[in-house]
Amino acid sequence: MSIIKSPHPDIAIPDDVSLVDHVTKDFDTFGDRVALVDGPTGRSYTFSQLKKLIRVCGSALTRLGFKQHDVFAIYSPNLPEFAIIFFGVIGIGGTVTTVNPLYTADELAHQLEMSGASYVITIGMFADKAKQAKDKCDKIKDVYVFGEAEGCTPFSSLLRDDGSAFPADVQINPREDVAVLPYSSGTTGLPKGVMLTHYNFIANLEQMRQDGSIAAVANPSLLGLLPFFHIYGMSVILAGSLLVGANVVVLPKFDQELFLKCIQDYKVTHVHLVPPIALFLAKHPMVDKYDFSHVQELFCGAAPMGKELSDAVRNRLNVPSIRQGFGMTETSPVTHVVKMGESKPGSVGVPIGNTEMKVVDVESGKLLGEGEDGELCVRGPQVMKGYLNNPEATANTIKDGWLHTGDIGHYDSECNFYVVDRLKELIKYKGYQVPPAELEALLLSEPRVQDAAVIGVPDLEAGELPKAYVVKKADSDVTEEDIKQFIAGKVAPYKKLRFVEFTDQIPKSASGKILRRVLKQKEVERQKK
Ligand code: 4UV
Repeated sequence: MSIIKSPHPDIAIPDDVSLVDHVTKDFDTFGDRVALVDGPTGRSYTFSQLKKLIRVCGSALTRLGFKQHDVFAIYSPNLPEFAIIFFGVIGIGGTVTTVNPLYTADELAHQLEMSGASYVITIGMFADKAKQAKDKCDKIKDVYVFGEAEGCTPFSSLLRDDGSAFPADVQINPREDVAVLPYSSGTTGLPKGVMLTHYNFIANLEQMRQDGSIAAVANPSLLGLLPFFHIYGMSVILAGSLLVGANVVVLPKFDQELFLKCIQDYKVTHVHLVPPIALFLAKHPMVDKYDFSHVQELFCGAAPMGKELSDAVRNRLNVPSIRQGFGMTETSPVTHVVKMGESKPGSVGVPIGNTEMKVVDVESGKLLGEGEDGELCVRGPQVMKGYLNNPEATANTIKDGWLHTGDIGHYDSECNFYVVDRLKELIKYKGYQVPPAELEALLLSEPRVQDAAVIGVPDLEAGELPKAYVVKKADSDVTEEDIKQFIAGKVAPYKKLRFVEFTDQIPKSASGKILRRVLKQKEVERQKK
């Protein structure tokens, strides 16, 4: 029974450099190599061009009056230009908050308001939602758009600058200043702004670099399919690849044929996945038509990939390495990765460098030993500074420096960790966060609903699907379909309720907390029948 240290040796993590200076340090050496290429169109930027454009963009933002600590929201699918605005803002000491582009105008407005953003950038297709959100937020000064859209300022206007206003005197304090502010519901409640400092982000990039897989091949090329707004795509793919001089083939969405064609034609070496895409690779007949011989590694995270799925992908594609990792928005994100060269199907691996883990009893908090299931807690330089304006949620999540993940599992004799369950209420649909508290609050706003609880029910393809238990008001004629439609009109499509069941009462504890375990157990028993 003990605290488990990473089997990797500790590394020095710089705390005197800003994120952008760190990531772009070797861009001059990478020079004319392609940094980012748009998969569908082939539009590309070299490392030299990217470095210059980050500076130009930072300078243009400064001329607008955008200052250190101001917040800029990116509400966009993956595009090569995402990198320019992302590093342009952070480079001048600003904070980027990333928003799921599928969010409705209300969901976007809520995040803009909570994060205190003063600008937002989007694409033409989502411009109307962004403008509606701006109208609800006093602080938003302008809506930028990649390309053009009525009522929005083109992003290209930020690139018509000579770079001379880039602030030379901005003093970034890497351990204090927040570089990115993604949103996560954490172990409970509504989405909260996760404050990741320059140091947190750099630490995780260096911890990943130590792990070695990307830099270990001659001309690494990554697939930029996983969304850059989510910490996995943002850190591992967008920042991690550029740091080591890898090329990123950017895809704005999952289109089966384009996905396979881009891996083949751009000779992608490292493909980052979530389990539903791993399932596609394991099962879909189309996959056989494409060449995967140059792929060195398939890397899966954000939701569990069991042994069967991992074995099925391995047997079909014959890729040298298939590994799984574990991460959270709150840990910048990576805490565990299967060691390079090892095959541990079903495991999320060992703690990465400079990271400790412990497993504690959920009730007593007692330290547990090898093979015993309990809550996973992690400690390391990648653990967030805290939740924005929410000291209570921060104190409930980080205790004595240990971040409580809300995930249940155990470790084996070689310190490989296995996730077996989730203690926290979060639902994961294809790796995306669906916070039940958000859906419950909306359900309670429907006048015919008396009470409600939302849980995730297991699904082979999506991992989990949101299901609501609803208590109708007396004499109400509301139907399951009414409830589903009511919610569908208010949330991003991936948060839609897939099932609704009417019930007489929501099980609650003496203090009024929903007993989700009871509802989950009911589902498990039903599936057994
Ligand atoms: O906050 P979040 O949405 O964050 C993530 C991040 C996942 C990453 C990122 C980079 C990696 O290299 C990597 O391997 C994984 O998903 O959700 C955090 C919660 O997602 C579940 C778990 O419940 C976390 O608390 N989760 C994440 N990875 C796994 C997982 C996994 N491999 N197996 C099971 N659950």
